[in-house]
Amino acid sequence: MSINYKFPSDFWWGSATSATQIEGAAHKGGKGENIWDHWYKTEPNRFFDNVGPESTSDFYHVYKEDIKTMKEIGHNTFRMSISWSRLIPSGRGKVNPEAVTFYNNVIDELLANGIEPFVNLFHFDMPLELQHEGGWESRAVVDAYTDYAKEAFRLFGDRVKKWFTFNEPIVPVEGGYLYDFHYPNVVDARRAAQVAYNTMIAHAKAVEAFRGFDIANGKIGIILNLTPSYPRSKNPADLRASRIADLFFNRSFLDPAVLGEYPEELIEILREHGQLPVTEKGDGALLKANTADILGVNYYQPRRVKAKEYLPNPYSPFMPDWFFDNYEMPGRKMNKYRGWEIYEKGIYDIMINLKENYGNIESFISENGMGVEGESRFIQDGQIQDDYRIEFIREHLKWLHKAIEEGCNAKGYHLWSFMDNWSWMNAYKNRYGFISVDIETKERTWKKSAHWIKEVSENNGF
Ligand code: BGP
Repeated sequence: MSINYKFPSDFWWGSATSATQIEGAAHKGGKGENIWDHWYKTEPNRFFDNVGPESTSDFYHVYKEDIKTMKEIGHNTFRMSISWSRLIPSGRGKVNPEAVTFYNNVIDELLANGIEPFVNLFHFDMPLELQHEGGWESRAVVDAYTDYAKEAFRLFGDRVKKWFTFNEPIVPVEGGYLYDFHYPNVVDARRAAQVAYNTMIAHAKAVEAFRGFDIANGKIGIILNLTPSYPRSKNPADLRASRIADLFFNRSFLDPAVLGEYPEELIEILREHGQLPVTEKGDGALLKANTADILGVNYYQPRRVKAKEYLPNPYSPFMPDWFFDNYEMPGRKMNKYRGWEIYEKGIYDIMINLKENYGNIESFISENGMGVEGESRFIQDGQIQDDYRIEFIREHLKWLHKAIEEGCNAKGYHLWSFMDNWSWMNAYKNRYGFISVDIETKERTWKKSAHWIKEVSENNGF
């Protein structure tokens, strides 16, 4: 068989998950409540089919079998997250021994199967008690997070070498403080800016703490969902709109994480509109001294942007969308189930940007995948024939391959996701797995794509 797209010999092949989306046992094993448990209890009808975070593939109980399958499928890495409220039920203070045993077992099992754990500390799942203290708006919560990070490094740093402070920190900002799709459902751009800022301070403090642990060969970074911003035209107004969308949604995290400072233009816009967050003395130096070693890139869709057609009402509350309109480019390819554009070249553009403007930081694709509704329609011979998913992954991988050939520092590819998982408000509406899960019986069945992925990882290419 000839391999047209061969990847470097040390390339990471794996999948990505998060604790809340796969573990289950939401109220077991000594775990404390997080915002998802709480929000589901109080407003179950906000979740698709009223299904909450207790209904998962149950990784908490069946991790051994799942890890066996990962090995069979050719994974040499697995991105997981630690649930803060499982490890430290109140968010600060006492560590839960059952959680320590659980995560030790998972890490040991992965390593015994030749699978490198990439461990992320925060994937949208704020412990409830800390949310009640103000969540990321509070500097005391930043300190609690730093203590939690230290505890994790202390407990697992002897075996875990790849650490991430946050997954997609923009999402709790957009969901929780701008557009009402995460708890605490606030709509207030000033508070959103504070949350975004404090998250990056928490990131830098965790990086600083990590350096103190002297973990042999250890690297730490952050996972960002970079959505490249493409203007409708070369017209200066469209270009400006696109640049500002990029500032708000990408560079507000990418720049402080990798360059150690915020873009001047972003600061200016926030200052002009009275939206600057409260800072503390020493923050600038902290950010500058604690940039990321590695970067995870989640990529699903681009952002198409045009200049505003109507000027915003100056008496309405400030929002980032004062500066641009999203633009539905005619003829664009869509994943109609999720409502997201499919633009494979975006992955290449991101990598080239990292090479040219961010010191070619060591990076890897930490999420990429396709969520599809009603996949049972595609069952033939007892198997979901998800050729659309194979095509989606293959076309993205081709662009990633080209980026690597051109000298980009991309070291691996993590699919979202291993098996169908529970997703925030969408629950099981869109299925992302290359293994399907029957949520009642927990039975796992390989989709066609799982066989393809096995072949790709075993051949290190296709
Ligand atoms: C990313 C998240 C994941 C995952 C994925 C798919 O933003 O990091 O947690 O859920 O998107 O998105 P969704 O589940 O909303 O379709």
